[in-house]
Amino acid sequence: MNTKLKKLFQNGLFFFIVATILLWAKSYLAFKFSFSLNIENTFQEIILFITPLGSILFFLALSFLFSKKKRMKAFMTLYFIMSFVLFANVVYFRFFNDFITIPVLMQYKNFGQLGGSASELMGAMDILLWADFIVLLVWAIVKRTELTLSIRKRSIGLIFAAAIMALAVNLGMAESERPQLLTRTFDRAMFVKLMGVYNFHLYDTVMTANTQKHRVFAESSELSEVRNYLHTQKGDPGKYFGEAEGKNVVMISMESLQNFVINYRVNGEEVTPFLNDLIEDKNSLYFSNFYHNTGQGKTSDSEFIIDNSLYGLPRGAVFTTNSGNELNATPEILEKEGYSSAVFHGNNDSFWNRDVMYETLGYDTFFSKAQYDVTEDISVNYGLKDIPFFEQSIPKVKSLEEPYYTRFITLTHHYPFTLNKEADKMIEQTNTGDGTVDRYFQTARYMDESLKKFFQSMKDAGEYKDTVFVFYGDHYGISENHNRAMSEIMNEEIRPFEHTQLQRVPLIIHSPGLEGKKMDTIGSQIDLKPTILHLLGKETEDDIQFGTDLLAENRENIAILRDGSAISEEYLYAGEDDVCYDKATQWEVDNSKCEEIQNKAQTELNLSDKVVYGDLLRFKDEEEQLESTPKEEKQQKE
Ligand code: GP9
Ligand code: MN
Repeated sequence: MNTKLKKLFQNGLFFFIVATILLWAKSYLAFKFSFSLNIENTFQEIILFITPLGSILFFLALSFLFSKKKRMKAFMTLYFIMSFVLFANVVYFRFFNDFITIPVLMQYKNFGQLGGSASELMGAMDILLWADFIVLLVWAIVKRTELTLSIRKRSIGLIFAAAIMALAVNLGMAESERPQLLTRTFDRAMFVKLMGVYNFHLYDTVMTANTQKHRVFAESSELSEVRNYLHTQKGDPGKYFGEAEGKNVVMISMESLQNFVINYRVNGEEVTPFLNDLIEDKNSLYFSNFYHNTGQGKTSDSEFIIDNSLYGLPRGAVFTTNSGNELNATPEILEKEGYSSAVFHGNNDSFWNRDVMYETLGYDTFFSKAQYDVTEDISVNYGLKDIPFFEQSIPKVKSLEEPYYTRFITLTHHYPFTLNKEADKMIEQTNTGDGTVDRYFQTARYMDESLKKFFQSMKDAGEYKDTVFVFYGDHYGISENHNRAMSEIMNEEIRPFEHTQLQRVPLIIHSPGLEGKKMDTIGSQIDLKPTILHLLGKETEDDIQFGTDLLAENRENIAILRDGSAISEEYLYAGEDDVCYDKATQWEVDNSKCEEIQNKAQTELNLSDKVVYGDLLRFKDEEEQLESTPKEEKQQKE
C-alpha cells in the first residue's frame, strides 16, 4: 500500500466520514426498501434521503465527548446501537407493519406474538445490515495503534454544527410538508418518513418520559376529588332509558362535518340531502346544539371522548400519549353485556396509534386499510373513498356477532377536500375564491351520498331493524384561517361568537321505533357515552365520566370546549379570545356574566386532564376493593 493511502486509513477524520456515509447509505436504503412509507412526491423523496444525516452525525459525534483513549470504543458502540435500532425496526416492521415504540417494548406481549419465530423473520439479506459495521470493526482493529479519533477541536465543532444544520433543515422541510408534525404526533409512518427512524426514537423517548412523570406522581386520592366533583353533575336516565336495549350500535364518524352544512344549499342544491331527510324522519333524534370537544388529536380525540366521556388533552393526542392508560370505555362495558365490538376505517392502522389504542379501549376487531381492497382508483387523499369503504364494509358487518358496538370512520371529506373523479362531484363548488371552503361542500356532498348508500345497504342486509345509528361530526373542517370566506357563506361577520357556534357538529340518533324529535339541548361529544349507554338500558352512575345523558330531563344545558370555551342557554364564553356574549342579543357583555360557566369549564377540563395524565382510573380497582373489604370480612365471620 502506498504511504499516502496508508496515511489515509490512519486518519481519524477520514474514518469518521466513511462511517457516516456508510450508516447514512444503509439507513436510507432501509427506509426506502424495508419500510413501506408511501412516498408521495419528489420533495418527500429528498426529505427521506437527507433525513438520516443529521441524527447520524449528531449521535456519532457524541463519541468526541469521551477521552481520546476511550473514543474509538465509544464510537463503535454508538455505531452498533444505531445499527441495532435500524435492524430491530426492519425486523419488527416486517411483522407488524409499524415501528417500535417504548410503550410497545414495555407491553412485550406484542413480542409474544413473534414467538420463537423471530429468527424466521430475519432473512439472509439482513446480514447486509451488519456488513458496514463489520468492515469498520476490522478496520479499527487492524489499524488500532495508528488510528485514533483524536481530531482537531475545530473539526469536532464543525461536525456538530453540520449535524445541527442538517437536523434543522430536515425539521424545516418536514414541517412544511406536514405542519404540526411534532406537536400533533399523528402517525408513526409519517414521522419516520419525514424525520427518520432515529429521530423518531428520540421523540418517542421524550414523549414517554413526559407521560410517565405525571403518572408516577399521581395518587389515588385524586380520584376521590374527581368523584366529589362528578357528584354535583346531574343527568339521571330519562324516559329514553332502555329504549334500544339489546340493539346493535352503529356509530358513524362523519369527517370534518360541521352543522352549518345541514340544510345549506349551493346553487339551489342541498349539500346533505340524505342527512336532511334523516333528520325529518319520525325515528330520528336530531341535536342542533351539539358541539365537538376535540383538540389537536382531531378524529382520534373525538373517538376517545365518545368512548370514555373524558376530554382529550390540551396538547397532543391522547391516543398517542396515553395509550397505556387504564380506561373503562364503552366497548369494555358492553362486552360484559354480551356485545362484540369493531372499528372500520380505510386508513393505515397505525394512524393515530389506533392499532394500539383500540386494544386499550377494548375493541375486538379493527378493520383497517389492510383488510380492504384499496387501489389507486378508489382512493383519494388519506385512503379508501367513502363509497367503496362502506360497500366493502357490509360483509364485514355481517360477519360480526350480535349485538355489536361499532364505529365507522369516514375519510373522504377531509382537508384539503379534493375529489379525483368527475362522477364524485355531485354538486358545484361555492365561489368565495377560498379553495378550501369552496371544495368543502363538494366533498361533504360526496360523503352524504356514501351515507345514503350505506344506510340502504344495511337495510338490504337485514342489519337495520335491530340497530341504533349514531351519526356525528368528528370536528370542524374549516378553521378560523378561512373566516373571510366563511362570512360570505354565513352572510355574517365571523366574530369569536360565530366562530364558537361554528364548532357545532351534527348529531343524529336514529333507530326504527325510536320516538324522534328535534332537540335544542346544548351538549357535546363528551355526553355521548352516557346517552348511548342509557339508551341501551345500562346505568352509568358509578362511572367516572364528565358527560351527562343528552336525553335526561334534569341535565344542565352546557357544552365545554377544549380551548376553555363554554356555552350555556344564556351565555357563550369564547375561550381563546376571552370574551363573553349574551346569546339572546349576540352582543358582547361583561366577562363577569360568563364567570360561572368559564369556571366550570376550567374545573372540568383540569379534572379530566388529571385523570388522563395521572392514569387515575387504575386506582378504581383499589377503590372497589376498599368498598368490598367490609363485606368480605363480614362473610368470613359468618
Ligand atoms: C385519519 C383520519 C383523519 O385516519 O381519521 O384524521 P384527522 O386528521 O381528521 O384527525
Ligand atoms: Mn377527522
